Amino acid sequence: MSQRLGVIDRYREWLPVTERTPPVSLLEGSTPLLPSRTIGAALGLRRLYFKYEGLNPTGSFKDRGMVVAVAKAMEEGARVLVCASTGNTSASAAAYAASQRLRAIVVVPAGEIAMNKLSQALMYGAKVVALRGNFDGALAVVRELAATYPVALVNSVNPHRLEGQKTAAFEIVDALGDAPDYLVLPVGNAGNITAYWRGFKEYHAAGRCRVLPRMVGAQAEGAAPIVKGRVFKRPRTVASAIRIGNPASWEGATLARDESGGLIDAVTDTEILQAQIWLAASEGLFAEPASCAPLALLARLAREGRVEKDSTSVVVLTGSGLKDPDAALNNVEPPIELDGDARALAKVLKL
Ligand code: AN7
Repeated sequence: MSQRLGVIDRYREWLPVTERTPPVSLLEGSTPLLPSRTIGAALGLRRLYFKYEGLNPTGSFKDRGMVVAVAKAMEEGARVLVCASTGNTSASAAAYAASQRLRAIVVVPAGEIAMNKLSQALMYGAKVVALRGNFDGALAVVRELAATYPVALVNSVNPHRLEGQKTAAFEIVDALGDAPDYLVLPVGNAGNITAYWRGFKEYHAAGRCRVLPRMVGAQAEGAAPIVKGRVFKRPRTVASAIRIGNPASWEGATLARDESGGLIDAVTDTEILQAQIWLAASEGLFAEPASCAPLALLARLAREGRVEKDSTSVVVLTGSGLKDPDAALNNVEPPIELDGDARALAKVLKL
């Protein structure tokens, strides 16, 4: 059996690491690329894959960038990490800090993040500050903090984060033998779409793939700054991970969209939740609401005949459904409560 590697060891020559970079790893990355069994056929798409990033160590794609950011921060002598987060970045920062015995300070918008993400940050031992206001305000505060005090900022404005995250594009090419025609993913702070595009371009320049994918980004209608071309002062959506009104990597996202001939569009919360339950119940893949925005968008594009039948599409499922079960549970039947024996059970089940 081949040895499992973390992101830094697997893609060392593509990353800004040296002999002095500490060997940080929670064995992140190397996530499954699953062929669709149902949804692709229903949409008339011959080749649809899901990149299931929920299987990273803390349950989201953030671990890919965090491992590099933490290793580089340590190399530079940092002992304290800080980030603002809609939840997943804070879970990831807290976990890597714990694994390296660093301090982590995470600033989250009060009352706006999913409970399970908060529980991760707390369990991993981070100092958690719930700041009144939204994510954009929290990010502004930690940027200012890091400019003045000796703390390493590990949000995606830290370039090492995007370096680590681009490895997901490498994995997709390594698995498929080429890049897909469409790479579909959620857009919040817009670091990930920027990182994927960089990864595909680097592999392309090195002759590792012939195709360069069209980058298709999904925002939520109530938090769609890039789609509408304006800051959203009060971003609103059920998908709390992408409840962001002023993305830090705005330009990276529009560049990825325009250079690749792709698009960034918005989907409604209803479309997101429908896509979430469709994905879970028909493919066996439970992804958090933000991760289902791209599936909702792809479904719409396919129904409008805007995706060629014979093309290859990859939908990135950025975070596990276990991160935010509350958002999903309104859309399924509650369990049947029963007092009784096998006969009573058979009766309610109409067996
Ligand atoms: C599951 O954790 O911004 O466009 O602070 O958690 O790179 O921001 C999370 C973002 C998509 C959007 N899917 O990615 C944070 C945070 C999930 C996410 C995104 C996030 P970017």
